[in-house]
Amino acid sequence: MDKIVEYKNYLQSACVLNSSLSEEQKKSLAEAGYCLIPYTESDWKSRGIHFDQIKKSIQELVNNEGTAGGWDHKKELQKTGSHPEPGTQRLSNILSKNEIFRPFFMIPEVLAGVDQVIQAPFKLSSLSYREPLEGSGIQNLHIDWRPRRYESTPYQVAIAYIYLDESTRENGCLRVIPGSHRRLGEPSDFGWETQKEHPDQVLVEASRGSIAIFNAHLWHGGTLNRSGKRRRSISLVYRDRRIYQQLNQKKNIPMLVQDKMSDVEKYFLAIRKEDKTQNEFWYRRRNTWYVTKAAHLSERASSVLSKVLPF
Ligand SMILES: O=C(O)CCC(=O)C(=O)O
Ligand SMILES: [Fe+2]
Repeated sequence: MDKIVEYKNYLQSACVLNSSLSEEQKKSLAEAGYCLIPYTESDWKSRGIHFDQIKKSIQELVNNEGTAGGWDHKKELQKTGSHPEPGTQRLSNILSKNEIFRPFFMIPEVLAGVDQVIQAPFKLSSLSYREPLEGSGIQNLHIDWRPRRYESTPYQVAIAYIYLDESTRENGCLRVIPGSHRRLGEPSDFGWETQKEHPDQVLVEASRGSIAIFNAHLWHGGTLNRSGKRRRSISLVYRDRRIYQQLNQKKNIPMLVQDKMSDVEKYFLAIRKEDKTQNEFWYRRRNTWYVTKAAHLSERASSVLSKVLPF
């Protein structure tokens, strides 16, 4: 079947509608680079997610993994005992660790937002956890994917954060620079690698349960948790199906769990039989100069190709 027809069918099976996002949310995602979806705990319950159970499971994982949590995609660093982000608690690969996280990556509003950003067949790349601890959490302004070098280069990554607690300027909410996703390059190219406040920054405060969706090229970062109130969040990263996953879901999710999944869940994880298994040899070398150089060249090629391909 044609890949685009197949993709549209899967979106439909996942209940993604043109009306999944409001006109205002679509406009914000396109122009500002992000939007908020005001989900409540009862919306989550109707999707089979109970925050109490989620928090309990997270606490168990934190107790098990401690500060080493968050390195599942870089096993070599996990062994060194180095911390993925000092001052925060992180966990990665949580979809493989407990089935209760399963409904998170199939939320129609999120899939609709990701479809709007990527405009091509996509898959989940990773499902993780982040919590800024009291007195920490501030990050440099950054983007979450390789910088775009050409105006015509498509956006290939979109992110959703789900807030398990209210997220405020006191406990380290997200900051963003509206509209910055349109710029080529990355904040450091503009002299903005720092944790300092940016004159155009907006603090994205969000109620418990709500979801923020953003274009990975949006300049953003975590802020300081000054109150010490907990600010737990789940992040979902989706990537164009043509690029690698941060976590090889086919390899990581236990077979017993994969067997229970519906075809549509398997599609959005790229774990169906027909989804090619990620090449670990090249994945391990993804940050070498020759692979990044090749990616840069293919970016140039794909920016040309994207005009003639149907996606
Ligand atoms: O927790 C947040 O609000 C942002 C975290 C973030 O952007 C990251 O870790 O890449
Ligand atoms: Fe980020």
